[in-house]
Amino acid sequence: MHPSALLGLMAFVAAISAFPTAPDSAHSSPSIRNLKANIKNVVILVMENRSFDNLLGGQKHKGLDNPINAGPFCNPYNLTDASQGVGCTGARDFDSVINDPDHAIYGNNIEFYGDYNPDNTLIAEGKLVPHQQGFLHEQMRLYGAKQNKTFLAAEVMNYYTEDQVPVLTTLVQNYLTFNHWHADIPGNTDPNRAVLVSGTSYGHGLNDADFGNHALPQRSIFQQLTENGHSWINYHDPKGGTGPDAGYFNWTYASNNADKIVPLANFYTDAAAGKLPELAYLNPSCCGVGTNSMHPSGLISDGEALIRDVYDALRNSPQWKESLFILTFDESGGFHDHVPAPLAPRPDNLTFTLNTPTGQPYTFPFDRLGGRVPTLLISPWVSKGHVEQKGNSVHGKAVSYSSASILRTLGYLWDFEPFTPRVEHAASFEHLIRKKVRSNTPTALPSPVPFK
Ligand SMILES: *[C@@H]1O[C@H](CO)[C@@H](O)[C@H](O)[C@H]1NC(C)=O
Ligand SMILES: *[C@@H]1O[C@H](CO)[C@@H](O)[C@H](O)[C@H]1NC(C)=O
Ligand SMILES: *[C@@H]1O[C@H](CO)[C@@H](O)[C@H](O)[C@H]1NC(C)=O
Ligand SMILES: *[C@@H]1O[C@H](CO)[C@@H](O)[C@H](O)[C@H]1NC(C)=O
Ligand SMILES: *[C@H]1O[C@H](CO)[C@@H](O)[C@H](O)[C@H]1NC(C)=O
Repeated sequence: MHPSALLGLMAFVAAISAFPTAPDSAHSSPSIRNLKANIKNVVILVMENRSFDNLLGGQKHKGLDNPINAGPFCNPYNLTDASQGVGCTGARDFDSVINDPDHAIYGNNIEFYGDYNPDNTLIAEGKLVPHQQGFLHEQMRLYGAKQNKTFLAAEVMNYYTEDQVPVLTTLVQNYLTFNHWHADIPGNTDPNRAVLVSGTSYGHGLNDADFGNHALPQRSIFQQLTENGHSWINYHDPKGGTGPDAGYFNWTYASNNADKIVPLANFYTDAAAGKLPELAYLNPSCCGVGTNSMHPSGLISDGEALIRDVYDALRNSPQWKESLFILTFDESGGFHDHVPAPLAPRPDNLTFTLNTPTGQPYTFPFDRLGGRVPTLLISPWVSKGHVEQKGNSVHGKAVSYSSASILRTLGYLWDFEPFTPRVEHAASFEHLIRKKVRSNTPTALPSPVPFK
């Protein structure tokens, strides 16, 4: 054997033995058994309206597909008039964005496809694919008359630097970040939150009155866990503005389970006492200054303070060693992201129709995902600094993760079937739980920095 071949073989053997416990594949019995053996408590915090390229765009960590590692990315100021030039992604965003970008379904349409009324048939056939070129155009349409265009470009295209979001930076470096995680609907908050906890928005495409009126009839994770004998609490910031997501569902009230919706302050005392339920679901407050969800015009630094407080409480809880904290966002908020949203199975046969700025109605068939959003797994059971790329459906197809991945995975943890085809075909992530618990997790996170 040639000496270089021998060296190559030795390197190969060394590489194999560096990973003595190669992760089992998604949806497999060993990975499901390992999840069930090690994770007893799940904490889910769903923040508001930020794209991956916006919030994590300045993270230099290897494997993240974002503006600082792969950009810059540019959008024209006007999709039909090239003479107006382009605005490109750049470092430094604002603690508070004052002109909330369009994130209605038609807003996402023009941002992704350059058209308020894209052809659904061509999209479904894969003949019309998103180009992610319309974010700046739509921001100009909404606010161009009253705002300097350079400022508008910075609001919608720019990203936060590592120094501006020290809490997130520390989490990315110490835990697991998904590179391809999308909102389930290219639209507003409440429909996306409903998919996350029930697998469908039940045909809703806007934040309409049904959510607040407990009118959603479908099965939710809250009902399912109650029926399976598992505990849950929906901790809710009393300042309001999101959810409480358990409150969307008729079942929660009809079955007298609304007493499981409690103030967010209880999360901290329950964590300290080791009394967290199996599922702790947290609703932040939204959406103005003084709220903590990161939704414009709430401060990014106030959102970081909430994430740090939740982390510190869990990290110092007696339950930490059996906990999995899922930090995610409901939707991308109309902020630029350069990764197109893929098609996805329809959850049901419902559609949603709304009027667009052209005067033409647009009917959305719920057949594709929304924008890419930041999602992290935080637990002593995940690999330090791991960046997860795409996942696998139960049929072995490589697919992007989405909020439906949460129900897919929790179904393995707590023994329930997927509620909808969207969930059934979602990538699960139980295989990302390691076999050995880590002891090198940070005991506290840095303080957020208010800026500008
Ligand atoms: C884009 O440019 C065209 C042609 O100059 C103009 O008619 C249109 O109003 C512009 N659109 C926006 C959103 O500014
Ligand atoms: C527009 O805003 C940019 C950045 O905020 C600033 O540098 C520039 O001077 C402003 N231009 C005008 C015409 O106000
Ligand atoms: C919830 O369901 C109950 C019975 O199942 C029904 O009487 C009630 O009207 C429903 N409430 C809403 C808000 O839909
Ligand atoms: C949608 O409708 C078709 C045709 O009526 C039916 O076969 C199918 O089961 C429905 N799908 C769902 C998810 O309800
Ligand atoms: C982001 O969240 C807000 C608050 O829920 C919601 O109103 C908006 O539709 C979402 N984006 C928005 C604001 O649609």
